[in-house]
Amino acid sequence: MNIFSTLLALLALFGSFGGFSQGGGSSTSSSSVAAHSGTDFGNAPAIYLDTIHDDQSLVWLGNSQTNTSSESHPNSQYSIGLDDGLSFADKFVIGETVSMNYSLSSSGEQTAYVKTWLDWNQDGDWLDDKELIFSGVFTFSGTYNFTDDLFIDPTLAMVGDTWLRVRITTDGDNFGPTDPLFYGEVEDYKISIVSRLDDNSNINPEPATMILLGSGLLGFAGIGFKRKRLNKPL
Ligand SMILES: [Ca+2]
Ligand SMILES: [Ca+2]
Ligand SMILES: [Ca+2]
Repeated sequence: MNIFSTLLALLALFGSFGGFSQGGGSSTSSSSVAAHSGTDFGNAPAIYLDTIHDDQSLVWLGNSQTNTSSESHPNSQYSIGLDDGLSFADKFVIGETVSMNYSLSSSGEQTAYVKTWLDWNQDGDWLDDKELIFSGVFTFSGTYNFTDDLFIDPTLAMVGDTWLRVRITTDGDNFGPTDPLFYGEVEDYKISIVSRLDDNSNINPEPATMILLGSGLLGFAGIGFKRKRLNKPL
């Protein structure tokens, strides 16, 4: 190895820093994002109580911060559709699993704490048992994407609309859904929970198809039986 190739190897080694210390599912990362700043609020209905992040310049959710002028109204729902840190299926089907796709962003290398709450019992808070649905700490630079699988537990979930709150911060791990924080971003999402019977995306075979399929199997079994009889020694 000559001095030039040694130098290239060292550059590659020092250029590949980053990683995470907790989280599930698949993940990707990159380091080409711009810094953001500004104050951020939640936008769930007022019963959930608002929260605040003073400064989004270190870490934020998704590609963009959502402290647009429309979201500078605490407890408003004006910014629904602008939040971009979390993506998932349109409906949460009770008894099934939903892939929660997270997108985190940072300016420079940061250690970020992420927590997500879902109001399973639809009573207007995120304080009940198992309503903290995700908690993780990640050290990364640029963007970091991962997927967390969420089981829609029939013992917790109720049919109807409810709300989810996700927060990211560098302030440390000691925070709840409404505690004011300095750094980071909060995003609130309206969630629709349905039963399997109401879920049109699960296309089950029609009864007529089942009958045809059944008779096809019987026919196949009959052919096999005949062949067996033909091969029987006399
Ligand atoms: Ca965002
Ligand atoms: Ca609750
Ligand atoms: Ca927000």
